[in-house]
Amino acid sequence: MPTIDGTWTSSSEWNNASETVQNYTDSTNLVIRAMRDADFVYVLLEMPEDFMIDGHAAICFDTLSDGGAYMNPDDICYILGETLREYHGDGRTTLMQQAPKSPNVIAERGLSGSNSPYGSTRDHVTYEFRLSADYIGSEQVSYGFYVSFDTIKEPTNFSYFYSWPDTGSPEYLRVASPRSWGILTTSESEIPEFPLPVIGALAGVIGIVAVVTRTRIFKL
Ligand SMILES: [Ca+2]
Ligand SMILES: [Ca+2]
Repeated sequence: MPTIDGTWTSSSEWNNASETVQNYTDSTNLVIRAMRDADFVYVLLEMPEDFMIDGHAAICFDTLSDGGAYMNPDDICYILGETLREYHGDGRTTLMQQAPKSPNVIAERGLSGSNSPYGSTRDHVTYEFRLSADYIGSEQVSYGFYVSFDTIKEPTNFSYFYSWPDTGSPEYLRVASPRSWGILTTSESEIPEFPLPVIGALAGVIGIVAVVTRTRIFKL
């Protein structure tokens, strides 16, 4: 399972994760990878065109998967900037409200190099998160899921904001309505003791699922 140190620790670290790629109209890209085991959900955010650690990244879970216009108390966001912070909804706005940080989450950010499949030319920004499955609903196999991040761009030094799903004009601390979040589908990555040929067939099936669900839904 991944080591939460903010970078691709090895070239195989996130090989078993799902992958979702979002291309923005200004040529910025976001790569989301996710996987889980019995205890934890792991998320990697990767910005192949961002070479400076100067912004924030947020991941949000609709832990009841009940959507809605506003962000509710079961909708939990984590923002990693210089520190890691936790936010819940207030039920009447789409603004994140800061909450005490649960010990159930850890996150780090850094620059990833050639261990990343996107890192062959230049080290770029990556964020890694690990959350206790119990805390975000271990009985769930899928969640409403939302990502936003910002970065400062030359030559203006303005902050630019992006989100997944790409719903328009994201703002810091404001989410899209949970009804328009994407879906994160989870399944156990632990493979029981199948004979080797079965594992090969299983890997083929997982590969097909990943391609089919590439834009909106990703399998863990
Ligand atoms: Ca790592
Ligand atoms: Ca909710």
